[in-house]
Amino acid sequence: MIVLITGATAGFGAAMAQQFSTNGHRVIATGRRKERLDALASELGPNVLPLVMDVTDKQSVADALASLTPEWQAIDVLINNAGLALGLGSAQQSSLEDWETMIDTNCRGLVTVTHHILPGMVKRGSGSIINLGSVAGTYPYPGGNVYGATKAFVDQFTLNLRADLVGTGVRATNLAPGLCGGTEFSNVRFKGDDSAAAKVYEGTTPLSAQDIASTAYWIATLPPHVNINYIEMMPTCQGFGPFNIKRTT
Ligand code: NDP
Ligand code: 8X3
Repeated sequence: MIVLITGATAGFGAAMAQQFSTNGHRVIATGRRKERLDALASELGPNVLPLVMDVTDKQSVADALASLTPEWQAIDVLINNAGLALGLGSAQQSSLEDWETMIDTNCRGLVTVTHHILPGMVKRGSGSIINLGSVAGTYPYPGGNVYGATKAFVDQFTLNLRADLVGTGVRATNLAPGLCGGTEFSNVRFKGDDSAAAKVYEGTTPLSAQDIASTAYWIATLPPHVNINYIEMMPTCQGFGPFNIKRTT
């Protein structure tokens, strides 16, 4: 299979690149940080093609995909993984720029890449699209505001893809993890504040990037008649809280 992964320079995407390439599949590893992609390709070998692409920049996506040589063009699996959360403040304290960046990356970027790759899959009568959602797209939490909303978009977009793709042979999945450590996610969310990022995982055994990569690999290698619509994963140590009720006394 040829697998295109967005956001392969870190976290889930890098683990997925390893998972697919070491199992004999060819991986187009994309992201903005060229040096990371080059390092990944030299570590994992010729099954990995580094391709610089900023999903928020339509021209960058178009140019990168147009640069693929014919032997890399028939993408079987698209993993829309690039994404980020910025901040954990309440909505009324948030920066509009952060909100826009999350929407541009997690929603606009995801649909841009999908729009390029989907027609080829439909033409070939096969393919899998795995979108990285989140538990934040289903359950609200304080400070989740726009991040959670972008992941709810991913959920509904994936279901609507399913509605359109019935009979085409193309599959679509929303892979929605909860607390997952060992990636750059919280460092990005807290804008380089390593101690705030570390606190998120203190005293927990969170999911790992490898857990997510193994799940994505399982989804992509199921028999072609099986579509996983939605899969939600949490570490065993994560659960649900009570409703927050503001009392006057
Ligand atoms: P990381 O921060 O470790 O990795 C994010 C990746 O996204 C990086 O490779 C980064 O690459 C890429 N990226 C960000 N912006 C862009 C952009 N504009 N264009 C191209 N690539 C971009 O995060 P995770 O691996 O933890 O998360 C991956 C996905 O999983 C995200 O969508 C996240 O929302 C989701 N998720 C994460 C969870 C967690 O707890 N970690 C839980 C649930 C979902 P570069 O900067 O080089 O461009
Ligand atoms: C990442 C998981 O709980 O930080 O999507 O929103 S959470």
